[in-house]
This record gives sequence, C-alpha cells and structure tokens, in this order.
Amino acid sequence: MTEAVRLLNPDGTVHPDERYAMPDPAELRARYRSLVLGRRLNEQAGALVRQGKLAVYPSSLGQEACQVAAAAVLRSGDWLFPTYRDTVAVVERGVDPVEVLMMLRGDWHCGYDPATHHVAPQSTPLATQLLHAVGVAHAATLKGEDTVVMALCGDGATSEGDFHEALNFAAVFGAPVVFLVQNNKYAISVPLARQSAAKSLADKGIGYGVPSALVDGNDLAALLAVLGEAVERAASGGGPTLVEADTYRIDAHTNADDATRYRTDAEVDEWRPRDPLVRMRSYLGLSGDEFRDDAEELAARLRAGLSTESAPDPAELFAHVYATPTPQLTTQADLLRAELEADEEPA
Ligand SMILES: Cc1ncc(C[n+]2csc(CCOP(=O)(O)OP(=O)(O)O)c2C)c(N)n1
Repeated sequence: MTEAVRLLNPDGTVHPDERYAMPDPAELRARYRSLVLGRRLNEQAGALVRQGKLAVYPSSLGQEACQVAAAAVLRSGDWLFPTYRDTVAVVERGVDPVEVLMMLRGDWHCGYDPATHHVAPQSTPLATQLLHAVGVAHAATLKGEDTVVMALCGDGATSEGDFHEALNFAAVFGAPVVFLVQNNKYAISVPLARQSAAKSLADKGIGYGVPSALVDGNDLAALLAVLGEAVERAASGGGPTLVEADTYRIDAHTNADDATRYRTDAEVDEWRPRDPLVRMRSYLGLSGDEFRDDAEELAARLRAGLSTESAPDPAELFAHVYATPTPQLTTQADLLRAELEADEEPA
C-alpha cells in the first residue's frame, strides 16, 4: 500500500479518484467550520496551559482533519473511542469543550458522561481503548443493533499488543469497528521507522484480513469519503476497517515535551504547506475570515470555563471505576475519607 487516497491536492485543486466521490460542498463548508474551531481550541488550550489553567495538553494542531472526520462520519447511536490527543474529535461529537478539558485540568477521570454522548473517556494508556471499542462493537452485534464504533490511536500505539489483539478479534468476529490510526510520525520522540518495518501501517490490517486504506490525513474530503464508506460497511454487517491517516503533529507531543531534541525545524516546515485548513479553504474559495467570530466565542468560553477554581470531591476518585465497587476500592475510599476527616480536626 503506497498511494494514499487523496481528493484534494495541498493547493486545494481537485485530485480525482475513481473510487471515491467528492463530498457535498455544503457538508464540506460545515466541516471546514469545525476545522477552524478545532484549530482555535488547540491554540487556546496551549495558552491555558501556559497560564496554569490546564495541567497538560496534547495538541492535535495539524491533525484537525482527522479529528473532525472521525466524529463527523458517525451516526447518533454510534460510539467514539478517543485518546488523550483527540479532544477536537470529542468536541466535534457534541461534547461541551469545557467539560472535555476537565480531565486535562486534573479535576476528573473523564469530565463528561460517556453514556450520554456515546464517547468513551479519552484513553491515556496506549491502545487499551481499542479492545474496549471492539468489545462494545461486538456486544452491539450480539444485541442485534447496527451500532458502529470508531476507535482512534496513534502510530506508536500500533506497537502495543492490544492493537493486534483488537484487530484480530474484530476480524474474526466481524465486529463493526473502524480503526483510525493517525500516523503523525512520532511516538513522543520515537520516529515511525523505529516503530515499524512495514511499508505502511495500513498493511498491518491486511495481515489480519481487515480491509485497510491509506489516506492523506490532511485532506478532509478524502477522510470523510473513506471513513464514511467504512462506517457504512460496518453498519451493514461488513465488519471492521483500518484506515491509516498520513499526517503530522505540528506542535510538540505535549507542552512538557521539547520537540527540537528529536526533529528539525526544516522537517516541520515541510509539513506546514500541507495544512488541512488552508487546503479546504482554497477548495471552497473562502477568504480565511469565515467562522472567526465562532472560533473566538469558543476561545472565550474556554477561558471563562477554566478560570474558575474547582473543588472536586476526593471521594469521586472511586466513583465510576466499576459499576459495583470492589472490596479493595471500598477499603481505599474509607481510608481516604478517614484521613481527610482526621486532617480537618482542630489540632
Ligand atoms: C501502555 C502505555 N505505554 C506507554 C505510555 C507512554 N506514552 C504516552 S504517549 C506515548 C507515545 C504515543 O505515540 P502515538 O501512539 O504515536 O500517539 P501520539 O501521541 O503521537 O498521538 C507513550 C509511549 C502510555 N501512555 N501507555
């Protein structure tokens, strides 16, 4: 698998592909708005970290097309399984952006109600969410539902055992899962060449008997077409798909990472002209001012929502871990409560 599916060239001109139709311009305009908001969210979250309002933020700047497309192709009953880097996808799915950032502020395990939104908590352990995604998808099949699950991971996560178990199970049981691997070229400081000897990560899906595609991950139109087709196939009983998105992380891994230690400015500069926003904007013939007010409104909401001091109840640490708490968790919760009460007693 060498040629990535592409519908738009980096300069916004059409790159015809006989297998995939160009999505409708009205849909592209709506999704372009999401790209603009996603970019603003990435920038504002970075600023909030610098102001001490967020503990950490793994930016998806440069990867917004993958983020928007992953959520946009899902139907209301479908599920999204995101990672720590997929905040923009979670917001595109309809979750309140302030709630999403609660986890990264350190207030909550999650910040939103997964069941309400059909969005699993953003996973920090690499690739564990892929097994959970497959489990939810298989359970839906057993219940006779046509639910589709979109499972996101990075290139580094494909080196984890869980990735391989998830693909194998999904293939054997025909689980309705779409695996989207955002190949942003680095697992923190480890380049892809030191993660995998395969020519493409999409080839890994083929080994398991999973239909797989390599897509230009900075081309929103191509992502919508390929992921949309994969969701349709899964919903109609056609089983899993793996999509590798060829993209690049423009920012550092997180604010705690110094990317200059493992990559050159020249390499980053090579990717800048492939910006997914600029490409879609050129295709749609927009000036760049469109949706600016919406983006500023989002940024203002984030600033306001994260400027208040929160006082989370420590007992909530134990809530939602299991539907029925284990005896060990109950003991730990009791110990914590006793310690907190002892601290409150006057000396
Ligand atoms: C099981 C596990 N091992 C190690 C880590 C530490 N870790 C956090 S992010 C990361 C790199 C992940 O890279 P990739 O999967 O390419 O995703 P990206 O961060 O580039 O989106 C590692 C090794 C972890 N979170 N979980």
